[in-house]
Amino acid sequence: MNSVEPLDHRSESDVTRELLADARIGLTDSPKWLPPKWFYDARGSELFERITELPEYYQTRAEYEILERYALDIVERTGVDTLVELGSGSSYKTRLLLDAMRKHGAPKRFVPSDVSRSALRGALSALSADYPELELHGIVGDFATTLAVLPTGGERMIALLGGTIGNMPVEQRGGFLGEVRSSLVRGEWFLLGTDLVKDPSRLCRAYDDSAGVTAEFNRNVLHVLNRELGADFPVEEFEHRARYEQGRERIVLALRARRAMRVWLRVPELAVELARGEEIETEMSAKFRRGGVEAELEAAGFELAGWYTDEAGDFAVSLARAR
Ligand code: SAH
Ligand code: AVI
Repeated sequence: MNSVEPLDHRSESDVTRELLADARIGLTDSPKWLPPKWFYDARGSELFERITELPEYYQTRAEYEILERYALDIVERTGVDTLVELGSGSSYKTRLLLDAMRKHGAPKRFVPSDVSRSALRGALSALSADYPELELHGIVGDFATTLAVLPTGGERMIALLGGTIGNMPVEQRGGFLGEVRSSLVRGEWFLLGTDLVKDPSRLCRAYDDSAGVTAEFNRNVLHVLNRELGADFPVEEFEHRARYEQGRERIVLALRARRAMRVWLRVPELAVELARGEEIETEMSAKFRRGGVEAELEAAGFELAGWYTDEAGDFAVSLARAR
């Protein structure tokens, strides 16, 4: 039986408390930073969907191309009938896996999960209309919450698509992959999308598009803080910045204050001083190479069973099996 109402294990006050703790730590650090998961309120999720259609943002199209070509191969090799998706957003590309599962037998269960309730509800209502035979089980929550409450049974695969793993700081990735591994039993599957290292100028354009959508997406985190924490960030006084750090092979998004300012967060009182030109780092987006992905998966207790790329070699989907 399908349910378009996702399960939410958190209360509104849990979310506010967590946002406040993150803001307190990040905005009093040097340099200042905020975790990227706070981009994704309803507006942030809509802006992300617009990003996926930008001419400069090749990732979504590249991963779609990969899944169009290899989803059936992946499903035939794994025999999965239960798909769990972390950071599922619209689950648009994931339909290619569900379609392949349909061809191969029948998908039994799909468990999309996301911190964005609005994105998840939109995905669930579209999926329940298009896949009436599928058992849908949506979970609102972050990765750790979801992994702790995963349904058991069936031939399971966990998917993390879109290159979202690149948004985790490198120091957190090992722990996260270990949690994914611990939530699976030996022989179960993990499907991981990663954006690949490429020409820095292409990368910078992908994160600083000419229509300014990524800039709006980036500034959206300040709208979230203003609304949820009663803050008074003058959002338009922040300039969108995207730079590529060659040594660390990652894009860094930041918001740069156009003038010196003092910002108040009223839940509870916290004053944040910004100098003119000072930046708040809002997102890292790491770019990967095959050797690095394989080593990180191995270290977490997976073996790499498949490496699929698009024709241009821009993006990769790794199929990994729990050892
Ligand atoms: N998988 C989709 C969406 C990628 S955008 C795609 O490939 O197009 C990243 C998604 O991860 C967003 O929907 C966002 O709300 C979600 N997200 C970000 N941080 C998260 C976290 N810590 N836990 C769970 N979901 C998260
Ligand atoms: C979700 N994540 C993989 C995107 C990325 O490319 O790092 C988020 C994003 N940020 C700016 N544009 C897209």
